[in-house]
Formats: sequence, structure tokens, C-alpha cells
Amino acid sequence: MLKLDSRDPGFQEAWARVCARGSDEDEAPVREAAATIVADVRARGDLALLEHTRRHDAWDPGSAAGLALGPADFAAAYRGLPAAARRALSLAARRIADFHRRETDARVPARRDAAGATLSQVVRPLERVGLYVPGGTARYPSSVLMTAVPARVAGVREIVVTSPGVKGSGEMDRWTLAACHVAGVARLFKVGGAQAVAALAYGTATVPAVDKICGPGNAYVAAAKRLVFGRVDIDMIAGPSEILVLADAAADPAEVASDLLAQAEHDVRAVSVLVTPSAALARAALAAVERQLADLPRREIAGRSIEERGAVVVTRGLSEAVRLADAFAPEHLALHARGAAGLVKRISRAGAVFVGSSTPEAVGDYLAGPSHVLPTAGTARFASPLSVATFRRRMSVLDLTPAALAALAPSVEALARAEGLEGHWRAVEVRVAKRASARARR
Ligand code: HSO
Ligand code: ZN
Repeated sequence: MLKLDSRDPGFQEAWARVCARGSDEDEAPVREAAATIVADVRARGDLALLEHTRRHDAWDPGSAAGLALGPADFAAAYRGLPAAARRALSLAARRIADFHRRETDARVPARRDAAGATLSQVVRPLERVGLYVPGGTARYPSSVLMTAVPARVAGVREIVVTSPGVKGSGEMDRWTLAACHVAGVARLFKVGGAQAVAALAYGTATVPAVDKICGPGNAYVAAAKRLVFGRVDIDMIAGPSEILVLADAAADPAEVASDLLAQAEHDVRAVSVLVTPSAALARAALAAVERQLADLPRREIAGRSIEERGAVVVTRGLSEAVRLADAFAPEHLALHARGAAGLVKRISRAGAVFVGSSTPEAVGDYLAGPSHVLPTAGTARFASPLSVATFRRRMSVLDLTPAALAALAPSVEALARAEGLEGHWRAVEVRVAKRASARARR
């Protein structure tokens, strides 16, 4: 774990490296491997999916039909869960839907202007979206809810999910299937990695082509999403999960440590950072991390993440801590400080802010309400959380009266001629002339 003090001479460079989050790592091999897979799936469809599933996930679906699951499978999985589990999934889905239903559409309402043109924007849902749900060392039924529920609220007609089957067996975790039931997913394909993204982008005989691919995934998934962007839309490029905890001297070291570890246990590449003006709190939190690691089931992953990617920064005061937190633009920002709610107005760049010690990030991961799919790797500088808007488009509507057309025609003529596009002017002229002669006949 990196220990920094903002008073140290080399601090700025060291902090810049923390903020870079390993973006200097060589991505070329991953990009090339992903490109090969994407091209293969595009060319050979289901055959390629079957082959890559055998090779990367180490199980044999037999035929492409062996990759697909549907509503009957989802319902059966849901019925098979204990009542408390069903309640938890339903509560989470309801809270996520309630939050996202409060989202309003940013659009231009219809208005007729002085010239006589009625101009507006209308909002339409995407037709079909593909949600990538990671597999790997953990299972993420919560990610099904956190992507599919906002898509449903947006009015998406068909939601399909891809998620890799368990390595070696191809089994699909029943919680994930039950979450598909609760969220109204149409179909799930047991395909992972770049091959899943390619299938969703180009379509195969079995997997339908979608309009947008959303959801987090590993480096291959991220690389594939970059490659197919333009053919389809994507939500964002997700990097490893991260948290920045901002704590003052009054913070509880055990609570601070628990937030750092909850993030670190996701992935050895997860990034957990503590920023505090209190050297004593920093020491106590580090000791608590060591203590809590000892009996954490995923201590191997969490320990490596903390060791290799973690950082603790002691600052000259709370204001500097706030500035550093904002500059880092974390996916999750946890405020463990007195007057935490008041600090929010000084923060502009974070995926989600967790205010005060009763708001652990883990609650946001599961069921507070806002989607847990958030911008990572500093992209909170320009990106927003996944939301209903992620699944909607705006469409402009233009409606001119004959008088408006006549009034605007001379300026269209000037601009069309300036661009050398006579046909554009004639498309206006033919109408203006027709209306003028009709008027003359009257
Ligand atoms: N913290 C993760 C989301 C998650 N946590 C899913 C548990 N399950 C990335 O935001
Ligand atoms: Zn989490």
C-alpha cells in the first residue's frame, strides 16, 4: 500500500500516478486479442461463439441452443430461492425502479416561435439492449437489477443479458437467473468476454443484434466495447471498481477500513484510497484493514488489491483532502467526516457520493436505489451513472407553417448557395413558388 503525505517533496508526482490508476499499463495485447475474437464472431456467428466458449470457458454447449435461457428458466430459479432471498431481490428491484422513475427527461418542449416554426424534441426508448453481466471470481445478480431495471423503466422493448457460464460446467448461478425474472429480462445467453460483446453488436443466428451494450466487464469486454462502438452504442468503458474514502479525525477506523476492503475484495485490480488530514486516523485505519483482512473470505484478492493498488494520503487539512478527492474523480466517494452532507457542494467529480457513516457503499451496491454502474478510472470528469437516460434517445421534431417557410426561405437560399448546394435551395423554392402561385390564384 502506498503511503503519501501531501507535505512530501515528491507528492505531486506520486499522487498523479495514483490518479492514473494503472492507465500506463500496456493494453495492446488485450486489444489485439479482443479484435481477433470480435472479427471471428462477426464472420462465423454461432460457430465462433461455441468455439470460444469451449476454449475460454471450458465447457461445451453442444449447440447454440445450449447457450440460451429464457423466462421459464428465470421463473424456475426464482421459485427455487428461499423466501428471504426472493424478498431481497424484489425489494432491491422496487427501490431501484422507484429511484429511476423519478428521473425526468431532459428535452425541449414544443413551442411555436415567432416565424411560425413549431420545434421540439420527443423522447423514445431504445428498442433492444444487451446487458453484460460479469462472471469470473464473483457472481453479480445485483448487476442484472442495476442495469435491467433502469432499462425497463426507460421502456426498452427487449432486454437481453449475456453472462459467462461457470468455468468448466457452463452452469448459471440461480441468483442471476432469478434477478432476470424480477427485472423482466427476455433472454440470457451464457456467453462472456469479447465474444459476447461481438455477438450483441453484430447478431448471430441465436443472439439478436442490439442497439446498445451496457454493463461492466473485464478488460476484454471493455476492449470489445470500444471496437463495436459506432455499430452500436455503449454505455461507458468500465475499469476496475474503486473507492475513495475521505475521513477526518472523528471517523471510525473500523468503518473506514470496512469500506476500503469491500471495494478491494471485488478484484485484485480494484483501487481503494483513503484521504485524511489525520495521521492518527490513517494509522488506525491501516491497522484495522490488517485486522479485518485476517478473516475475510476473499482476503487473497482484497489483500493483493490493497497491497498493490491501495493508497493512503495524509493532507494538510480537510480542504486539501476534498480537493484531492475531487481531482481523483472516484467511482465511489465515501464521506466519513463531520458535516459530511455539507461537503457534497464542494464535490463535483464522483460517480456516487456516500454521505456519512450510516451510508456504506455496500448498500448502494445492492438496493439503495441509484444504479451501481458508475463511471470509473477518473471518467466521472465527463460521464454519469447508468440511468434511464442511458436507454433513451431524443428525436427532434420540426413543423413549419407555409408562412414560416416563406419567411425563412431567403436566408436558406443564401446559405445553400454559399455551400454550393443548389438542390437544397430548389427543395425550398419549389414549395415557396407553389404556395405563392396558389395565393395569386385565390
Ligand atoms: N461495487 C461494485 C458493484 C457491486 N458490488 C456489485 C457488489 N456487487 C461496482 O460498483
Ligand atoms: Zn461492490
